[in-house]
Amino acid sequence: MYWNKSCECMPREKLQELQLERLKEMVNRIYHDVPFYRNKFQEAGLVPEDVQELSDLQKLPFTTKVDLRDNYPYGLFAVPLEKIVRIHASSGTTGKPTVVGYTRKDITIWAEIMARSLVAAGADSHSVVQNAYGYGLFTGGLGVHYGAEMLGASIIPISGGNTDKQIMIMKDFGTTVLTCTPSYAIYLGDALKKKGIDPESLKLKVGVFGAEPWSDSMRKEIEKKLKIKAHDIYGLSEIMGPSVAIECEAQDGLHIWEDHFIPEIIDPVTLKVLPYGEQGELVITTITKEGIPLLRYQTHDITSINPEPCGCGRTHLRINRLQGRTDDMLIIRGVNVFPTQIESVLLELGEVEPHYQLIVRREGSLDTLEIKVELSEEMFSDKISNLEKLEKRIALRIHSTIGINAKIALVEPGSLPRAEGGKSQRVLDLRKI
Ligand code: DLL
Repeated sequence: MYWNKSCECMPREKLQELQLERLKEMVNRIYHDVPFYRNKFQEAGLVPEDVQELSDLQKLPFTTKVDLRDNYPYGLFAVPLEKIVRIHASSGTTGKPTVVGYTRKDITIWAEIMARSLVAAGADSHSVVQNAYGYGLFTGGLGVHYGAEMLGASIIPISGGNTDKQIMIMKDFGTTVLTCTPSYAIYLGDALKKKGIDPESLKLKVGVFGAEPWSDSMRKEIEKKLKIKAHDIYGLSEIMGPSVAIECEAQDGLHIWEDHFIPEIIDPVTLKVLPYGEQGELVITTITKEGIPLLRYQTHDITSINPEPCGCGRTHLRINRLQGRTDDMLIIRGVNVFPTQIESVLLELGEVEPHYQLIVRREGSLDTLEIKVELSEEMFSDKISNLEKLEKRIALRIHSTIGINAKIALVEPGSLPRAEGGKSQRVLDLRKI
């Protein structure tokens, strides 16, 4: 079994010694190799030698998604491109994505912590893993893939969608572990039922679900529909991808792999570090990453840290189930969407007003996105056929920018609700999860 006990069950004191050693080394590296960080340190009057204890981390500057955007695409890389063997990307706040690069060592570490995560969720080398996370720039597909291979499991790289085929494969190939977003897991459960397939007749035992927020009641529903144990997995491209943190058999919080990441919880307004147990924004420092090491990266994800020892024997801290975000990022069908991305598309088109409203619904188990857009006065009196063409054009552009099919509804100028100060109410999230 792929359980790195010496790492995962390391006494906390030793783990902290290891973290400090790695943190010092990382700070040295970014100071010397990334001008962005050197400038930040100099502005704050800091040098790498100021880090003598783990608590010194609190003195160091944060990194944000805006910093990644300002240094697009490779400005925060700490190694020359020659050393980068893989590039992934996720949504940025504008039309440009957030780009991350991995060295060979980064890819090996990622695979290792992914393998550990799968084991923590109950997989082993006998498992048949059906990986329905999307393969591509998104980290879900390839991230899980290499971890399952390292574990020695049999990975089925089916990627997302194509539900009939998913079900056929699940049945015929004897899938034991399903990896996908929780909303797709529900969808698959419903599809099985429609086809009259009893989940008990399948070999499926475990699900590893993440990439979007989900609740405990959704877990219960998935477990009932698929007759499996459903584990929560957390991650983000900027830090690594899936496997930053995983729920073990206790299903009570997600162990964050502290030999590679240092978590902190901050008050999102004052940016002060909060004590264990208090809810706030999760901040992560990568201490082994070479390609794009990040210092105190503000994830915008809301959670708290549980320092209690866990029954499974792992000593790594647990973060509690993610409670939402501090910014306006939406996750629609597992895809990260910022309202500002949609705004950029509308502004580029120029035929509509920059007044819009995003309405997100969950129909059955799938998310839908409707975009109401105000027409300009001139366009409003145009022929219906022209307006239909415009709707199609917008839908196409939105699809090519964020990869989601949105229903476009053109509305009268001035008809969308304005809040005080004339600011439109941009997002209506009607999903109940
Ligand atoms: O979603 C990586 C991933 C893939 C995680 C597969 C788990 C499984 P991004 O596309 O960069 O990376 O999106 C990261 O998704 O900041 C959270 O807001 C959200 N998120 C990820 N996992 C969870 C989870 C991948 N388990 C963003 N619960 C993060 C709630 C999650 N939100």
